[in-house]
Amino acid sequence: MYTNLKVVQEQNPLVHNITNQVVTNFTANGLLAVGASPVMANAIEEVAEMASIAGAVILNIGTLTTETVDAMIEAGKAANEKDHPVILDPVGAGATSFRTAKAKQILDEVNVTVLRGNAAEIAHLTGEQWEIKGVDTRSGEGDVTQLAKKASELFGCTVVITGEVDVISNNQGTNRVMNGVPLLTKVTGSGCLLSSVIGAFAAVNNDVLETATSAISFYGIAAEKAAKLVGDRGPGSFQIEFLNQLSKITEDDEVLCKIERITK
Ligand code: ATP
Ligand code: TZP
Ligand code: MG
Ligand code: MG
Repeated sequence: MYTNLKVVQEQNPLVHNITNQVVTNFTANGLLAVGASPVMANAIEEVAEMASIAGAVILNIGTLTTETVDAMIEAGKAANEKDHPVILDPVGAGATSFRTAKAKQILDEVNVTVLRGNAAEIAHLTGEQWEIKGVDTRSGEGDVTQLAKKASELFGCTVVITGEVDVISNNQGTNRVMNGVPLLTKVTGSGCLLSSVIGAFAAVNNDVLETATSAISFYGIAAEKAAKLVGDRGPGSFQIEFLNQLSKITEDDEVLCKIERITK
């Protein structure tokens, strides 16, 4: 588990993000904290060039426009040509038909390595109707593990569904991660940053099931440590302490990983 994080810190992969206006700064700081090297580049004129030198490309439709989605597709195709991992965060898919259509277009035209979203977003992309409000999901709608397996088969990629329990599924198997704290839901961009962190891990390790599981578990552990340190001071203090703790994970934290491996 920790070895995967160590390799990120040693190799300092360049992670190219085409992301939303809400989370850009938090994402860059979070990637720096885990030991990756972030770059945000959106212009259609440069995205292919940037994607071809980056270790991973993150496509996040949080504040999408037709133009940014065109740039995402261009970047995704350039990454595919170099066999670099592409992570898609379909923020708000299902909330509007535009978002759903654009997320599906990206899945059709780009060979996506990891699709990471909340349960409602992933459900809507598979044609199921789970309740969604803006970019937030409601919990307790159905069997998330089955949904992750189904989506992985449908889209032919690794699917990560996050929430109280995170599920990672691909044709190699399915893992569940029980780390994390509810305070994460009070920090906007905690899902978006996780998608980018998964990209950083995938940039340096081809075993996507294993490395995404490590990324998600350590992310949750950093949140648990931060929540303990800030006590009842609230989400502002938590957000800052979470960035601190993301940069302080060591080998000793491996015992805190709560991972369940489900045989297929
Ligand atoms: P949403 O918009 O539904 O909040 P999101 O894209 O922000 O979705 P989350 O599902 O909130 O993504 O996941 C972000 C991080 O928060 C993950 O590490 C996840 O494990 C953690 N998380 C979310 N909900 C909980 C919870 N109730 N308890 C513990 N950790 C949680
Ligand atoms: N609106 C558009 S994108 C965005 C909001 C609030 C950020 C969503 O971030 P996350 O990681 O899904 O909480
Ligand atoms: Mg959240
Ligand atoms: Mg999200």
